[in-house]
Amino acid sequence: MRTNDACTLHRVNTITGSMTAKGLRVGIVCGRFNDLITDRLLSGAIDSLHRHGVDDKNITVTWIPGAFEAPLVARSLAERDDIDGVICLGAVIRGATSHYDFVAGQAAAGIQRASMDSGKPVIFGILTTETLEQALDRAGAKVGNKGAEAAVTLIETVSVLNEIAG
Ligand code: INI
Repeated sequence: MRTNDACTLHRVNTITGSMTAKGLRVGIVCGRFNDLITDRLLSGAIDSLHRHGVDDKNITVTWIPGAFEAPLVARSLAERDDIDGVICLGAVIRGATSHYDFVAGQAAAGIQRASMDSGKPVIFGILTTETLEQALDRAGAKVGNKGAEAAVTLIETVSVLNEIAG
C-alpha cells in the first residue's frame, strides 16, 4: 500500500485501494486492427488478471473491428450487472493519412465518456504510436506490456471506488 510522509505525519484519512482481485468480473474489448499488436496486449492483460487472482470464468473478451468502435462496446459491457469494469485494448499506429488523429482522439474521448456514463472504470489500454516498432515495444518488448498495465489499473481503480463507496 502506498502512502507518503505527509499522510503519515498528519494522520489524514487515505484511500489507496488494494491489488487483490479475487471475484473481480472483467470485460475486455480488443480491436482486431493491428492484431499483431493487440493479440500481445490481450495476452498481457489476461496474464496480469490471472496473477492477481481473477478467474477465467469472470473474464469476457469481446473482439471489435478497431479502436474507433471501443467506446460504444465498452459502455454496453460496463452497463452489465455482471461486469465490474472494462479494459479497452487497441493499437492506433500513425499512417500516411490523418485517419490516425480521428481514430485515436475519438477512442480516447469516447472511452472516458463510457466510463463516466456507466459509472464504472473503463481503462484506456489503446496504444497510440508513430511506428509499428514503438507499438511492439509497448506490447511485450522494450517498454513492457501496456495490456498488463491496463489490467493492473482496472484492479486498483475498482478497489478505490469500492473503498470510497464503503
Ligand atoms: N483502427 C485501429 O484500431 N488502429 C488503427 O491504426 C486504425 N487506422 O489507422 O486506421 C484503425 N482504423 C479503423 C477504425 O478503428 C474503425 O474500425 C473504422 O474506421 C470503422 O469505423
